[in-house]
Amino acid sequence: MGEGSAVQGKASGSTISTDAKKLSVDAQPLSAEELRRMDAYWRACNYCCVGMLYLQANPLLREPLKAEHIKNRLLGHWGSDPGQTFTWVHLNRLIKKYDLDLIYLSGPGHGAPATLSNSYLEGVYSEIYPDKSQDAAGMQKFFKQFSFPGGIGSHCTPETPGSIHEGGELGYSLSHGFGAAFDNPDLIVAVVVGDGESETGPLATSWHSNKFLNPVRDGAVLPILHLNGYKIANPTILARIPPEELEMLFRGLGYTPYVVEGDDPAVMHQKMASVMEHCVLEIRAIQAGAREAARANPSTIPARPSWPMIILRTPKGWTCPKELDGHKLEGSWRAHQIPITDPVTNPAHLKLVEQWMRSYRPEELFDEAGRLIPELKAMAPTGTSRISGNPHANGGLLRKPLDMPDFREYAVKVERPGQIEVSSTATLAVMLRDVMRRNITSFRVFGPDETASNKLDAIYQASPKTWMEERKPEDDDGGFLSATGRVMEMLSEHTLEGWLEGYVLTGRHGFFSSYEAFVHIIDSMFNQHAKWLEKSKLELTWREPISSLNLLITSLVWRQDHNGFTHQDPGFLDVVTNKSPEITRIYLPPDANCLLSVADHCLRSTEYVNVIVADKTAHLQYLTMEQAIDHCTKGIGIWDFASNDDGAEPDVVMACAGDIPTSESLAAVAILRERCPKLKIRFVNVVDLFRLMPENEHPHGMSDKEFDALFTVDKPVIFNFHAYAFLIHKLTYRRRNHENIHVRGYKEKGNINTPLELAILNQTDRFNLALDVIDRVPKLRETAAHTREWLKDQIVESVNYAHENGIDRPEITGWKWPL
Ligand SMILES: Cc1ncc(C[n+]2csc(CCOP(=O)(O)OP(=O)(O)O)c2C)c(N)n1
Ligand SMILES: [Mg+2]
Repeated sequence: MGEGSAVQGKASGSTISTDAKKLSVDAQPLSAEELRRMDAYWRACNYCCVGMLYLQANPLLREPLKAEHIKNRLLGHWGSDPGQTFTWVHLNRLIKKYDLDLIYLSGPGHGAPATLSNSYLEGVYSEIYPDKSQDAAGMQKFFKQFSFPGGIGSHCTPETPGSIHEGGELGYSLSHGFGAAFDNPDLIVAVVVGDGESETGPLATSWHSNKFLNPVRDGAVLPILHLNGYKIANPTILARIPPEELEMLFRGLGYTPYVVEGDDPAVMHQKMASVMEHCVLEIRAIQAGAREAARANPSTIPARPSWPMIILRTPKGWTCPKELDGHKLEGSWRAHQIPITDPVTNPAHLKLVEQWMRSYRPEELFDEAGRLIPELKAMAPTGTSRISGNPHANGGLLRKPLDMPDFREYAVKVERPGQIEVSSTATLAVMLRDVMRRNITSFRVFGPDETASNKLDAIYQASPKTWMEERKPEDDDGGFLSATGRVMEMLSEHTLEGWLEGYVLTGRHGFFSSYEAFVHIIDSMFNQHAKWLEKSKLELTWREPISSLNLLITSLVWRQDHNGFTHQDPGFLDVVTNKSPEITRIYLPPDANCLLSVADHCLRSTEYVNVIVADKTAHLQYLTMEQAIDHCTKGIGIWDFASNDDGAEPDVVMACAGDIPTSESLAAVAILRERCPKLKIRFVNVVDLFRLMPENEHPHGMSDKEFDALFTVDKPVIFNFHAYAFLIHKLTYRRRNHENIHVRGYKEKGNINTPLELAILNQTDRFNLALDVIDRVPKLRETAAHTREWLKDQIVESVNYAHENGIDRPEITGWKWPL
């Protein structure tokens, strides 16, 4: 690995005491004038937030507030906003002072008004959406469209400039942030983490991302825990545990926490300015120290620094009315959404909203035309230094296509179909190794402790696994751990998926592999990313295309016979087919050459989620590389070597999708062709699952003519499918021959079985498939009675053999395509 033993000491770079309270109370970094302006800018942000929540007219309160100025339906969230705007204003100061390259992720993305108001005030919003101009008319539109039919959503949706994190589904902010920071050495990613969000599983585990961030080659993440005390209707755990425990928690997680606590804006600005500046300087010192040491001695192993983080303890809904009808409002969960819900019907409450908005003194903040006054405008950074205009948050602007090797060079030599067994994923691994070598700073591979198990370990030849923690001597014996490694492995599918999304959203490329059963853990993250992609791709021309999210699903259900029932779940494909056809792709390559062709296509593509299903164990190989390319280009096709319908109409169509189902279907065909030689069989293999859909419902869909030509209009189709059978019905229900399509798939039958026994339990095995054909082809019903009996005997004998010997019969395990 070329790393020496020199270990750099814990980098700190801190010249100020790490006693957070002392730090924040004593230091007064802002002059009176700076403080005044920062507070004014913050008031402008907060004013815009409240305006977005309430107003459809009279945006600058140039006339007394009336009911008709208020939106008829009040939707959105206030509670999170003021703490987030406060954070942003302070980040702006440091971006300007230190020329930082910085993006901002809003964990509680329901606090979008904070992000939107800042984007509007720094001018980016109007540049992208010119009708939301920086004047009274534009402000009125900007306010009205928020969380309004025909307008924008109430979270940090793709429409939000500067956002790569929607934050609607809580839990992924920190992993997205770290993903953005990897291989971006000059970037600082400020991540506001909700204290409620912190209670989610994904967020809780993502704090460990710091163990994978190398200060020499990666950027920095500055987590800001937004301890506003409440969620929707409850206090948060972290706000109520003793402060010492809170501090110890974060120290235990490897951070240096700094507390900024209070509610008096004047005091809080000084505290935040002081703490945040200290954090930024500490980040820079850590980086400078680590980078200098690496330059002086490239074999230095950088120690994991104790990165700074901020605990921002402020009242939820800070600066809104203290009480409403005798109930505490500011500093309580009641401030979470719309603090005052009935100003249209309750004049006293209307007055209260007006007083609240006027408390920000808009007349001091905006000029006659409704523009932010120049002295405040000058507070924001300019150009691409503006957080909402930072190109990292529109990653397609920075994306460069991968430098790809020729995938044909990794081909398995196939002389005759179905004679040799090879692991498809191990074949792919060699290609991925070379993709990584050619793109070492812009391509990462992610896997939850399974890269080797999934037979992708050849990748370690290009780069070992990132590991910033202690290494023991035995780790160097096949452990492939290194602080300079770029293969990402942590046993958290959530964190990995978050990293990958963050990495890809900021313009880079990645590849995720997972055991099939456990990819369900990220169902919801897939859903959210798919929604993000759909909006970005179809509606937002200003968002440049980012690389596709590539998911390899392996360790498949049909080879989880040894792990048992819990490891058998091919249902992720069902989840994927719920999402937009414009951005979803599912591939089931039947052999290694097809997998290479599919993977090459996926790695080059943009704006999709590509799901590839391929088993890791050795399987028969069928197609030469040229045939594989042809087959994968078509996505579905007749395999002539297995068919004997000779261009005529077949008696039955044997269809299949998935590597293992393909083998069983072929074995069934071999049995039938030997025992029922007059039977005309057509063999159809599906690689690209969405080819089955109608052409008007999916861009890859087939026309009815094509479908009928392949599947006939009235002959039985015995479809052996990798996953749950119903999915094939869902995709084909409108086809003319649908009533004759009989699908076999996983039926939740499994335990510790042999592979054949598992297939038998689910009737996806060769014998049951052949039985299906006999039962459904009219002319076989009478003539194939002996074969029928033989098949049934085979099933009984196979199961008995498995139960006696613990393995399948040699004629099954050693089966080859015989014709
Ligand atoms: C995973 C998930 N579960 C539940 C919700 C519903 N929800 C929206 S906001 C919220 C409370 C969030 O509290 P916190 O993170 O503290 O944010 P803030 O106080 O800044 O509003 C909840 C539970 C969600 N958005 N995501
Ligand atoms: Mg909260």
